[in-house]
Amino acid sequence: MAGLLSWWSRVALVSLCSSALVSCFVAEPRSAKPLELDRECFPSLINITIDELTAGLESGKFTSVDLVNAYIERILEVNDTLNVVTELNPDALSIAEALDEERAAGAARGALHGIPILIKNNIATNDAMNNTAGSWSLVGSEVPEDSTLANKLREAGAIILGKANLSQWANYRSSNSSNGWSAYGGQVYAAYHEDQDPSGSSSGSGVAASLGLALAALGTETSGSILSPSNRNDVVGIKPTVGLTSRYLVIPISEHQDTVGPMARTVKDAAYVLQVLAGYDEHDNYTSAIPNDGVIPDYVAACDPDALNGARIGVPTNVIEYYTSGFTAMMTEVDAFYADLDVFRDAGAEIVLDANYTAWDQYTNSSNTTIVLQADFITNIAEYLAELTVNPNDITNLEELRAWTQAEPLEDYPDRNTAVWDGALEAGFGNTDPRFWEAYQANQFLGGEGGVLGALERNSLDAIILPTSFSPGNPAVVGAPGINVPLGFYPPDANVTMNSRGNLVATGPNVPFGISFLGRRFSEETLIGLAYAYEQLTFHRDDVQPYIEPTVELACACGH
Ligand SMILES: *[C@@H]1O[C@H](CO)[C@@H](O)[C@H](O)[C@H]1NC(C)=O
Ligand SMILES: *[C@@H]1O[C@H](CO)[C@@H](O)[C@H](O)[C@H]1NC(C)=O
Ligand SMILES: *[C@@H]1O[C@H](CO)[C@@H](O)[C@H](O)[C@H]1NC(C)=O
Ligand SMILES: *[C@@H]1O[C@H](CO)[C@@H](O)[C@H](O)[C@H]1NC(C)=O
Ligand SMILES: *[C@@H]1O[C@H](CO)[C@@H](O)[C@H](O)[C@H]1NC(C)=O
Ligand SMILES: *[C@@H]1O[C@H](CO)[C@@H](O)[C@H](O)[C@H]1NC(C)=O
Ligand SMILES: *[C@@H]1O[C@H](CO)[C@@H](O)[C@H](O)[C@H]1NC(C)=O
Ligand SMILES: *[C@@H]1O[C@H](CO)[C@@H](O)[C@H](O)[C@H]1NC(C)=O
Ligand SMILES: *[C@@H]1O[C@H](CO)[C@@H](O)[C@H](O)[C@H]1NC(C)=O
Ligand SMILES: CC(=O)N[C@H]1CO[C@H](CO)[C@@H](O)[C@@H]1O
Repeated sequence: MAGLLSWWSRVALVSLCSSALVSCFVAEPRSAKPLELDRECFPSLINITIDELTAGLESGKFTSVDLVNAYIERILEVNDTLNVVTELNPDALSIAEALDEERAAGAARGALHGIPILIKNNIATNDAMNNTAGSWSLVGSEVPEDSTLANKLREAGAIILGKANLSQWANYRSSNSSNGWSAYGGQVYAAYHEDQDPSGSSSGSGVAASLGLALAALGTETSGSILSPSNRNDVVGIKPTVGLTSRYLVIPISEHQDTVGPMARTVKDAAYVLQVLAGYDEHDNYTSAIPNDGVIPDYVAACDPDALNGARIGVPTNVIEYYTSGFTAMMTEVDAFYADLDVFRDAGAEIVLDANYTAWDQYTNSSNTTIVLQADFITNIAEYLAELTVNPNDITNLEELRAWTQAEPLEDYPDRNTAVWDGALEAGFGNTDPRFWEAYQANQFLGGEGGVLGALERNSLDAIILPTSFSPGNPAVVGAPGINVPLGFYPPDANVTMNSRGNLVATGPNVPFGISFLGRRFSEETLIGLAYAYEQLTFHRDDVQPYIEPTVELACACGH
């Protein structure tokens, strides 16, 4: 770990701990409100919610400075083992101080005021932190301003605590790397089994949200990169519709599929964060597709415990059959999924079985999904590089990036190859080429009428549900949203399966998995309601505990 940073935060924490434990870190109340929560027991940071943190901040039980210090200590406690956070924001404490003063002056900005959040290391900030997608090629690069989403977080009063490690280039480089590995950040591990595959590519974001290394984290998804790590890290992840959240100054794969969303421990907390992220941005014209004149629904109010009552929810049986016929490895997840259908029915929902994706076979055979990403990446990575104000290695396009990466020993080539880029360069065209548009149109059918959108329409459904291990790919090609909610975990006698590189435990005892709620484009309000109601009835996140947990807590936590 970075020696200077860890020394600095330890000194800060020691000085805070000298105040009396009984009243948390602060001796005096910071707000005019009475300390009515004083005798209540605060949950651990691994379980705490935004509402609880805000109550504690408002009542003066602790400050945002206390929170930043506690979270940094927690990050450093587990980072050597799990390698979750690439770098801490050296300005986090001074930002927290300023936000504490604003709150004390009665000027709290909203639900995220003073709440620490980590962001994936492909979302740029115009501050001391690097934005690298995990590649040494971009260390020291600078952007003209904050990404729109980093700016929105700051405006809402959130504290950007640091950058979460990720699968390098959001898993768009190599065919034989591992989830959660980046040259710049090392290998992320998940917390539910030793050497657990964290999934990806928002790997560090998933582990951080699960262990309470921040209240929540931002991830990005092109095809599965929020839903899949949420699946394996026992957290809620919202993959928004492409166009709901700006991608300006986010290192891209594909303008047609990339999206940025929250990963948190509860649906409501993810909804709070999405509320701040969503909205029109003149720098990303996909956001002009937001319906209702760009007015964003109240996602927090959508958290209705009765939302399942009267809902029609479909199960694409043929998708599940595709992944399980002849294989037994995934049956634990499928059995848990089918067992919970009664939770939906008991809550008043109608389950429509066989809401099949009619072009599924064609979809699974199609190379059009690959072509779209290849062409988009060629175009979009060059666009991102052109936006840099400092470009330390003068890399301007994919060809140069590949040459640099193959020549740089830190990038671990050829042991981690560049096969994905090789394929794109071999195809050799960007996203204004007619061959791109042909492939793109094919995708609109494969994920549309022949896929998830068609299944929703034909069966008049509010949502489709699937085990998350099978859910992300088809909605990805049409930019449709999804939410992962924890569903269960592998039992103690489960066999260990390894990832394809053979260095990480993919499934095995105690490894979590989730259920996905999929819907029409811009149907987040509906999906949040359904996911929240299911979560309130099941609380499956609590069924499984990590094998490794940070121990630093706010002093007013239970038992402290
Ligand atoms: C986390 O651990 C990795 C690997 O040991 C290290 O490179 C990185 O600097 C650490 N991050 C922090 C914030 O200490
Ligand atoms: C950004 O990267 C440079 C080069 O490795 C490093 O000196 C600097 O500390 C990094 N910034 C942070 C905030 O870690
Ligand atoms: C909006 O997107 C289209 C399609 O990529 C692009 O051609 C156009 O230049 C964009 N407009 C702006 C203002 O960015
Ligand atoms: C849906 O798929 C399942 C599994 O492949 C199949 O048994 C069923 O007949 C299909 N139903 C419809 C309506 O297509
Ligand atoms: C998909 O590929 C499989 C195996 O190559 C083949 O048997 C099947 O007919 C193909 N399906 C379609 C719809 O092209
Ligand atoms: C890709 O889309 C084109 C155009 O619709 C179609 O002709 C072709 O069969 C598709 N390729 C695959 C492999 O699905
Ligand atoms: C990854 O693939 C490259 C060839 O593309 C090969 O040289 C390398 O040995 C492979 N690494 C592993 C761990 O299999
Ligand atoms: C583990 O694998 C063995 C051998 O393949 C199999 O017989 C056994 O049923 C598996 N156990 C579980 C719990 O799936
Ligand atoms: C977090 O909550 C779960 C479920 O209630 C509980 O089992 C666990 O002990 C809690 N963790 C801590 C550190 O309090
Ligand atoms: C920025 C940083 O500290 N990067 C380090 C991340 O971890 C790997 C190894 O796990 C180191 O090689 C990097 O220097």
